[in-house]
This record gives sequence, structure tokens and C-alpha cells, in this order.
Amino acid sequence: MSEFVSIAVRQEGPVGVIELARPNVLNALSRQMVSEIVAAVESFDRDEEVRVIVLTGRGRAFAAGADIQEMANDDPVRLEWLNQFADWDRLSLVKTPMIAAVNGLALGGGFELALSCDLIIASAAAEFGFPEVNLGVMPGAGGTQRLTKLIGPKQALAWLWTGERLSAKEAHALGVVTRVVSPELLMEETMRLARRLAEQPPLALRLIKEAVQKAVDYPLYEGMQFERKNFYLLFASEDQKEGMAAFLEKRKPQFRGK
Ligand code: CO8
Repeated sequence: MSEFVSIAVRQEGPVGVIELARPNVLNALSRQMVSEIVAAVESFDRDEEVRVIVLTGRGRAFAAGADIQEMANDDPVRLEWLNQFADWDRLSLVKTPMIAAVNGLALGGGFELALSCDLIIASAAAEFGFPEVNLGVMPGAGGTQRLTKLIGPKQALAWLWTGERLSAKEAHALGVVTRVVSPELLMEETMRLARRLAEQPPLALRLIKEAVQKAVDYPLYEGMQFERKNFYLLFASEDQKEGMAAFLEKRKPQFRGK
């Protein structure tokens, strides 16, 4: 994956790591960078060896939002033809568990990128916010929607209207951040969690992710039906046989994603 210029990609055993690597502009998300992130994520997603994907940022930011330099002269017609959000939509289709390891500022599109991940592990030094309003615009990659579904309209509006940055601790208290860790332990703790998830049965993780995502969008009854179908489906897997046999034989299961 050496064709990338704005990200660095590596694989550590079953964990695919994508590092945003334009630290001199606080990892501002140029369109090329977003395309590269999505390409790297999709490539990991289709690799059976990769069980978890971790996204992080180099330097003092996770990402300080869309690249304002690139966006400043846009107009609606150009934006329509660019159709840049199609890239973001593809992130929602990724089945592999994704963890954002937020090392510093996660602003605007950077916050939206973190919200597109399934879990957010934040350094205690990280800050989260939507400063778009200060530029006379608003979030465009799901910020108003994902944040509101997570924390409700009253909290979301106050955050989005003021453009204020909240600490990792405050974001955790609101339920946006999964866990806060000290800055020097961020990658260690994230990789520990990633490796732990990589030992879990991958098909079950994927179907649980799908069902939890439906819980956000579906009414309860439809969500329950969806959950049930996925529950039945897992009984077609070898991992279900292995998991239950291992329990009965009092040994550790070996899951293979089959
Ligand atoms: N775009 C372009 N360049 C940026 C960005 C950005 N978002 N953020 C920082 N930079 C650059 C700065 O211009 C500066 O470059 P240079 O050294 O060449 O002048 C360098 O990064 C370092 O930044 P600062 O000197 O400003 O560092 P400070 O510590 O003084 O300030 C801040 C840090 C407060 C984060 C400040 O840089 C800032 O306010 N940045 C802009 C944050 C922002 O408004 N983000 C929202 C952008 S809009 C958006 O995200 C819309 C999302 C919609 C869809 C997403 C599509 C990808």
C-alpha cells in the first residue's frame, strides 16, 4: 500500500493500522487524504487476515477537519459534481470493527471520521469539537446526524452551535468516547483492545456490529427481527460449533472466521 502519500499504513498481525500523516497541517483532511483513508480501510476490510482496523493521527492532531485551503473557493455546483461524500458513505459499509485512537484534536471532519469508527479510544489530551459554525458553515460528513443520535438534540445543538471543544473526559461523560487513557498509553491500550477483539469470532463481531447499527435506525420490533436473523445465521458458522464445543470440553476456542 505504498502508493499513499497522506497516510501511513501498516499491519501488525491481525490489526490494520492507518495513520493520518500530514502533521504540519494538523492532518487536515484533503479530498485525496479521505480517498486514501477509504481505500486503505476497504483493502483491510477485504483481507481475511485483518480482524480489526485502527485509525490514528500523527503529531498533535487526530485531524483538524476538512482542508480549509482546498474548500475555501468551493461552490454548490462544484460540490455536487465532486460528490466527495460518496467516499464517506463507503466507510459506513465497512464490516470489520474499526477503532479510532484519537491522539489530539478531532475537529469538524476529523471528529466525523472518529464518529464513523465503532469505538473511540481517546488520549486524555484529546479534544473534540465542530468548529464549522465559526467558518459560516456546518458539518457535512454526518456530524449533525451521528452526534445527535449518540447524545440527543439538546446536547448536540449546544456543542454544534457554539463550536466549542470538549475534553476527552467530557466527551466520555456524554457517551461519545469509549475510553480515555493517558497520552503515552494511547496506542498500547488501543492495540491491546484491538488484539483482544481479534481473538473473538469475527463473524459474530460483524453481525453484532450490523445489529447495533440497526438499533440506531430501526424501530425496536424491526431491530429485534434483524437481530434474530443474525443470531440464526451464526449457527451456520464453524465458529459457533467450535465455540460451543470448546465450552463443553472446557478448553479455549480457536475461532477462524468460517
Ligand atoms: N485545514 C487546512 N489547514 C489547517 C487546518 C484545516 N482544517 N487546521 C489547521 N491547519 C493548518 C494551519 O493553517 C497551519 O498551517 P501553517 O503552519 O501553514 O499556517 C497548521 O495547520 C497549524 O495550525 P495552527 O498554526 O492554526 O495551529 P494552532 O495550534 O494555532 O491552532 C487550531 C490549532 C485551533 C486547530 C487551528 O488550526 C484551527 O482552527 N484549524 C481549523 C479547524 C476547523 O475549523 N476545522 C473545521 C474545518 S471544516 C470541516 O471540517 C467541514 C467538514 C465537512 C466534511 C468533511 C470533508 C473532509
